Amino acid sequence: MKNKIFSIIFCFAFYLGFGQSIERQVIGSAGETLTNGSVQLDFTVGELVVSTITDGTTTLTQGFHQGEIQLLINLSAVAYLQGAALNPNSGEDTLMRDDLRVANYIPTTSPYTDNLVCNSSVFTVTGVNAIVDWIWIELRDATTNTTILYSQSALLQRDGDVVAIDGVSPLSFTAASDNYYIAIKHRNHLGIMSASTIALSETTTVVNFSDSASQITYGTEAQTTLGMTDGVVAMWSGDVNGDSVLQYTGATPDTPSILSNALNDSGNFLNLPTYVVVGYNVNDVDMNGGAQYTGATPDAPYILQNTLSHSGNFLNLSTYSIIEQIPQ
Ligand SMILES: [Ca+2]
Ligand SMILES: [Ca+2]
Ligand SMILES: [Ca+2]
Repeated sequence: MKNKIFSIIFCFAFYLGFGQSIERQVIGSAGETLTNGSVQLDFTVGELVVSTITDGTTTLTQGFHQGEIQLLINLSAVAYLQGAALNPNSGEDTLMRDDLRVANYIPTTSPYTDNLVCNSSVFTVTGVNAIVDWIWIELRDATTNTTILYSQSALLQRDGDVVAIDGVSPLSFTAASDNYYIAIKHRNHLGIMSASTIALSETTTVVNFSDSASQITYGTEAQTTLGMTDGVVAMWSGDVNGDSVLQYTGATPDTPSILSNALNDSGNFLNLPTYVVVGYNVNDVDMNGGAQYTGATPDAPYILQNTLSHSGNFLNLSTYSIIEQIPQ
């Protein structure tokens, strides 16, 4: 294609050369030939792109590139965190609580590895679209679902919408349209992944993980209805030590973290197990803004209730472990 176009321009310039003093020139910057299986494409840099072609795994823009081509795919996921959905506000059974936002505890910098920063004004929104917390989204390879291709921090609204750091928009990934497994993680909940791959493209795709009548998660009992309003299934709360397992007592329990957090707090002069550590804290299982081991509003019992509620715990063992249903 490049040679052909160069030939046309050359002929045109040759023709003009007889009657005009004006000359046309092509200033070539760079060009290349790309091959992927049966698809081959020649291109130069610096002029219009005329179309986009794909063989399913590789997308090439045909014609002349203008700098870097960005491919975007958009995702509108819906998920519930059990912790924030326990003991809902009166008259708001279908919404998660936003106690952390109300108390101004949610940091503007994401707690996850990309450390995305949002504007503090995002946390002034109230109502169904108020922000509950930061959350983490992964797009995984359709062939090897343990391979994380893309990931980013996002924000979770009270009605379950997972949105970008502006607090409103669907999530965008700089990635090609393709099929992906979608995984969602949270700092003190067990993560989840879609059971099948989902086609994502520039057109926003809605993926609802919270419909108990139409569960789409990978594995067995990946989420819970315990304490949830009718129709909602939510991510298990209580993995406060972040090992992808929920356990009350036993070999790798979560509850000692809640106790030691209280005992080691600089404000707990009397070393009381009932001391409440306020703020943004992984030991705050019910996300009410306080982490308490035992006392009036303790967090540890939620972990016991969860393990006792799991259908695999036939013997009602307090040592039962709920394992995160994301392939490792
Ligand atoms: Ca919403
Ligand atoms: Ca754990
Ligand atoms: Ca709490």
